[in-house]
Amino acid sequence: MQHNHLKLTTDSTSTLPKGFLWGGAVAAHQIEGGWNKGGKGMSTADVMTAGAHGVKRKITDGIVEGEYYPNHEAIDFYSHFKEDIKLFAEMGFKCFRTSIAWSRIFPKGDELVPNEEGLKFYDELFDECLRYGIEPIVTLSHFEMPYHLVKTYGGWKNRQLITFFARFAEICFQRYQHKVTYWMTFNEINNQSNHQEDFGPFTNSGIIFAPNENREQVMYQAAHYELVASALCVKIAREINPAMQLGCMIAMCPVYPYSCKPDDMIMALSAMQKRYWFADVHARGHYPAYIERYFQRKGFELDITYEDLAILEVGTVDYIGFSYYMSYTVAASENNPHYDYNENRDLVRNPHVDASDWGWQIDPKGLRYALSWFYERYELPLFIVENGFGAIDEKLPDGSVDDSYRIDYLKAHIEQMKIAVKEDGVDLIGYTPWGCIDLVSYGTGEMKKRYGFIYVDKNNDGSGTLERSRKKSFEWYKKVIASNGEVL
Ligand code: BGP
Repeated sequence: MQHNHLKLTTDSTSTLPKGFLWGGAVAAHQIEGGWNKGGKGMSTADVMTAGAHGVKRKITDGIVEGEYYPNHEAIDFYSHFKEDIKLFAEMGFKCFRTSIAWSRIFPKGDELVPNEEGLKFYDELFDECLRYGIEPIVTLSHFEMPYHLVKTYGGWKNRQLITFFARFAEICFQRYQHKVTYWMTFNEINNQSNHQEDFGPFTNSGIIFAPNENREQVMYQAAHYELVASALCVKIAREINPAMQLGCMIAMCPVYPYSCKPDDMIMALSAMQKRYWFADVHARGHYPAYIERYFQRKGFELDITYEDLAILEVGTVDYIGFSYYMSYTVAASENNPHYDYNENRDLVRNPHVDASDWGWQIDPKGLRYALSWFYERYELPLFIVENGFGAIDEKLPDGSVDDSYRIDYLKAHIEQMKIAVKEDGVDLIGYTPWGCIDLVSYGTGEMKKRYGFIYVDKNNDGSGTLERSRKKSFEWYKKVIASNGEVL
């Protein structure tokens, strides 16, 4: 199952290259369930309650009686994966992106010996994919880690996490090197840049802020350790098997200036820097000057050693994986001489685009912009590993779901993706829409924010039969894949 992206050629009958990786994406904790099965330890995702529309999820100290934890069962992919992969195969998937739950492999995170039952689960899962010619695409850290690492070490605040994570990654590379070619280290690593919130830093880095802590400094420190760990993973993977391709995973929301006022333009530039310096380090192997100057100006004291810098230099990624859901717009704030971007303060509504029920701005052209921006900047292959439309789907009495709005959303984005390939010459290796099967929403913990081509009978309160059924988008996506994106 080797896939050499550098040799992809354009098929004269389609805009997208032959061998283009069509598929779907999920994350372990949002689908698997089986939270305490097969020797799995407690993960940070297991201590997150459900929120609701506009209500944030809560992080509890361990499992608290009387609270509902939607990730404990999720959609029970742990027991249903054969049935689900069969449905993916029916749609013609060429690949399937999921993550490995760290706490299945190392239940506490700091052990020396991995949990064989956990390793076997992913062996079976990947083998099942490969039986249908579906290539597994794996994220090592997708918004969860063993909870023990948070309680005992403070999560990624602690340098020791680099050693634990590298051990986990090495075991995975050794074990699955012949089954998995494309890997990603940290899902949406830049999502934690919004340090004013508790949720992003907790899910990305296992950080619980202490009172009066300099949150921003703590976030940058954790991000640094993660970037070093990521670069170390690249190095380790290359030593084990150079055929493996290691990518980063960036949450891409291109930031537009609200107006052509120069101050708005500079604010948009500042926002792009604060959100995407992570990608610069991953792809170029060093900190960009603008972020070094920012650290100095803020007086941050960060633990960054010469050894770290040397690892960053050698561990640059092979490709850029990114999610794209929406674009952002910023307006310059008054009394902000440095145009320091603050997500809670400076984002404004773009009057030229619509938004989903959750306020996510729908902007297909922003995807073309994102693709071009990344490609010009890094000249690396790109992989759209998340894109999709979260909506409340209605199941009709005959069992069908007419999710034409989802088809419209995806269609418009695929059109722009094709323009980016055809007219801007970007090297794009694949497209995996998010939540190809309904799953637990990361942001709200709800089931009713659905993304799937496959409907799962499960409700916000945990009730439901878990039965799977095909939505209208299922048949549509099947045709898209069969025509390599020509029939939309
Ligand atoms: C991304 C995450 C996913 C995911 C998706 C949709 O940020 O990588 O894990 O869930 O967004 O977000 P939500 O579930 O909040 O709609």
